[in-house]
Amino acid sequence: MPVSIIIPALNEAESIGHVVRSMPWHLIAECIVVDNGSTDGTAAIAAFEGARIVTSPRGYGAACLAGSNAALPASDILVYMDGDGSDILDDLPRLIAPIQRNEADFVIGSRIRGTREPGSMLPSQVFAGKFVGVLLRLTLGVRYTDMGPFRVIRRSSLEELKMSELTYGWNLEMQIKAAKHKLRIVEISVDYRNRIGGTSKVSGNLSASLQAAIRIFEVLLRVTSARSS
Ligand SMILES: Nc1nc2c(ncn2[C@@H]2O[C@H](COP(=O)(O)OP(=O)(O)OP(=O)(O)O)[C@@H](O)[C@H]2O)c(=O)[nH]1
Ligand SMILES: [Mg+2]
Repeated sequence: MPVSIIIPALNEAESIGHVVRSMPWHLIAECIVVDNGSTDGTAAIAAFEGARIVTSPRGYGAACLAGSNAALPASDILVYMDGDGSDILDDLPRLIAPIQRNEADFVIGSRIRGTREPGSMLPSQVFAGKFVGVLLRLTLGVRYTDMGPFRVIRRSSLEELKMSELTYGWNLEMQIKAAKHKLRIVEISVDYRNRIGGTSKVSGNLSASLQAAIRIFEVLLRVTSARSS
């Protein structure tokens, strides 16, 4: 089953080269880096290392959506991960395997269950992942412990979800809709480390963190309560 890796990346020149170079090319059909206005040469570095560059409007979800739409027609499996080197590519085979074995449609990597390098997640992020997990267990009966970026979904399942969130709420929208659409969901532990360079767009920036939190809360209310998703 061909696999496309999709990496939203905004000004990740210090890390994207390492991330793309580390791809297990024998396991994947392509690595797409989605850029939306980087001013530091992110796209050129990623292309040099062998990534396919896609451009999109600004926004984490917008980038994920553009990458999904641009994936090779033959790809049945879509993988999302960040471009800052925080996700550990050694975890990729374990994340893909349940879909390849046709035991799952959506596999999410939980950093809460894995080993985190000190400082790689704020206590508030850990709390938010667990708290949202409890809420979704009570409302939808699904078990999540994190809203982490490293995740894999069957392409046909993603198309069913009709994703629309263009911001940092994208991850949670996928999780809620996956539950509502009764996808077979598996959560697997993944390890997580500090970004290997560059500057944080979310967790290390107070105003961006607040905006992301508000957006995530809005998605939680809207998508959970929507009659049809
Ligand atoms: N294409 C695109 N990528 C984005 C955008 N905002 C963030 N990203 C990427 O999304 C990923 C997550 O952003 P990060 O800055 O790492 O957020 P974070 O993990 O909360 O923060 P750190 O803990 O500092 O890593 C990174 O690969 C960013 O480059 C955006 O508007 N467009
Ligand atoms: Mg990061």
